[in-house]
Formats: sequence, C-alpha cells, structure tokens
Amino acid sequence: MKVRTRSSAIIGTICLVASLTLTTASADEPATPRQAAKVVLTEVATAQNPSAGTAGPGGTVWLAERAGTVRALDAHGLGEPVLDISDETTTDGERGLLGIAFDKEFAHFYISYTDLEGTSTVDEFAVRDSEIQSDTRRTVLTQTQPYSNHNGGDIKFGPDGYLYIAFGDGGSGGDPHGNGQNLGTLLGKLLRIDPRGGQPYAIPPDNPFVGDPNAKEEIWAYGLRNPWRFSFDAGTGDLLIGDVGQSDWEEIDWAPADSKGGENYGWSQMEGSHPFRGGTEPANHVPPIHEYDRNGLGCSVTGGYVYRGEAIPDLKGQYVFSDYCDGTLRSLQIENGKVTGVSDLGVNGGEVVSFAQGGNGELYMLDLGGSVSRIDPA
Ligand SMILES: [Ca+2]
Repeated sequence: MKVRTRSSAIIGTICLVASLTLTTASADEPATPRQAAKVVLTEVATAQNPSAGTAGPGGTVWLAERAGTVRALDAHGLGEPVLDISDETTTDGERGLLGIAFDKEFAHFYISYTDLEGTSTVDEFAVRDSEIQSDTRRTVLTQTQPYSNHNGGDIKFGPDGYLYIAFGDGGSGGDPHGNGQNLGTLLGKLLRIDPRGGQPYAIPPDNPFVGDPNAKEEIWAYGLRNPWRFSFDAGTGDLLIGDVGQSDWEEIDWAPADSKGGENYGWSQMEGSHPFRGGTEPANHVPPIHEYDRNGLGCSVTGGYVYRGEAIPDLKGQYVFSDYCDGTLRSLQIENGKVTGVSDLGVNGGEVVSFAQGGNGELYMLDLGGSVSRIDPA
C-alpha cells in the first residue's frame, strides 16, 4: 500500500502550505464570482496511483496508473489491466506512465511515459474490438530528459485530428538550459504531430515553424515550464493548458480554436504575467488567462476540462481545474478568452493529479492517492 504523502508529488513543485487563506482570483478579476455550480464527488473506483484518463470505446473511461498499467472503467467498475508496461518505467522523481489517448475512431491507443533511462516516450498500439493489439506497438516519438522532473507527458488529440504532446522544460529549477524559449528543442513545448501520416510520424504542413531552420517543426506552442495537463474544449475547440509554476505563480493558458499556433507562453522569461528572475517579457508573450499565487494552499496547478456534460447545467461551459497541493476544485467562466469569474466548487479531491472527460462529456477527477471520482450535481 502506497502511503499517501506530498513527497509523492509528480508535478514538479515544492509545496509549502503555510496559510489557510484561499486565494483563487487575481486582483483584476471580479471580487464576487457568480453563483458557483453545486457539485459533489462520487467515488466510482479506486486505482493504484491513477495519473491520467481518457474516454474509451463503448462509453468506458480508460485510466493510466502511474507505475505502468492501464485499466478500463465501465458500469461494473475498474477492470483488470489491459496493458502493463510496469517493467519499462519507474516512478522515480516525477516519472512513470503520464498520459494516454485514443484517436477519434478508437482505432489507435497512445501511451506517454518515461522509460528506464527517464526518456519521454510516446508509443502507439492498434485497437481492434476495443482491445489493444500489443503486437502492433511502435514508438512514435522520444525525448531525452536532462533531469527527472518537469516531464509534462500529457497527450491529447485535437479537434484537427493531430496528436498534441506536452513536454516540460527538462527539469531541475529555473530552466537552467533556457529550453522554454529555445525553439531548437522539444522541451518546454506543446507539440503537434500526425502519428499516422508517416514513419514514425509526419509534421502537419501548417505547423507554425515549418520551414524555419532554427526551430523544431513539431512545435505548436512554446515558453512552457511544466504543462502537466492540457485539454481542448469539446464545445469550441479552444486549447487550455495548466502550466505549473516555479515558486510564485500557477497559471492557465488559453488559445482559440482558430489559432495558427506559435504562441509564446513566456517561460522562463516570465512566470505567469510576472518577469521571472529579472527576465524580459517577450514581445510576443501570451499571458495566462488566469494565475494564482502561493499565498493560499495551492502550489501546483492541475489543468482540467471545460465542462460539456449534461448532468450539471450550471457548470456548462466552465473550465474545471484544481491544484495538486490544495485539492480544491475550481472553475473559470471564460468569455472570448477572458476570465469573467472564478468559482470555488466547494469540494476537495485530495491529491488532484488529473481529470478525465468521459465520452458523454461528464468529468472525472483522479486523486493520485487512489480515488477516481465523477463530478456529479449536488
Ligand atoms: Ca506562462
């Protein structure tokens, strides 16, 4: 039995819980948020250190367990592992099985993990009759990691059918190699590739740095520190990224569905909307749509999803997220890329490490300590 402890943090932050004051909104945001939706957390399963989840075929939700197993959740509960790579990864530092994704047709399944050397690896499997075909496994993309932390690792298909991969800045602290602003490395970036378009993958021709000899053509957006969790709004296609801060500011980044890519989210010249260690704000800096400091209980943002389910009408269109350190579920009201309200949803999920969006749009919350809960109406 794994002991639940903050030292099992896998998101890349030192959590100093010093105050009971909740600080959820920046000063320029409305002081009085709208009436928050009333929600409860309904535990639907217990997993072994669940780290990521995704909608699967037939109304299932597939869950990654950090040590290397994948299990499917259905109406009968959590099944036995359908995939086990536990002898190919470790949970040292912030490592492990960190992301899973299906393509839109549930024809291929992707895993994102660190291998035994710590190298970030994205592998693909064919899926037939809802089952992983293990003999079809192939490696799509790898990225060596200079340190054990800030691996990012989330993977998602965008509404454009391309696979997006989030990588942190390589780790240590303060981005010692300047990876965030260096377009010559995949570290500190959000990537966009076509995994079925070539061997091992193709670069979408409209990626923003195609043809730039000084940039990796896989890059979609840059200036990220540890984009631990990101998602696309299932209603609008907008992109939302939870980027974990260094020591002062946790942030949510946003881009509209019609973005051409190339956004510079600022790290490590900027932490949130603030210069980092004397940094200079890049001319093309895209500041976060929401940030919060470390004066409250939060210390490591966990990006979530815009709620597009049916069960909680008051929550529709709001971005649900949390923080690994304080576990409070919060939501942002967003209009035209601006946050117009921040709500405390009044429930605490423990060590909230990830969210998952079921095929019906309902949201699940993953507590690294084991609980998998659906967000239900109160
Ligand atoms: Ca930023």
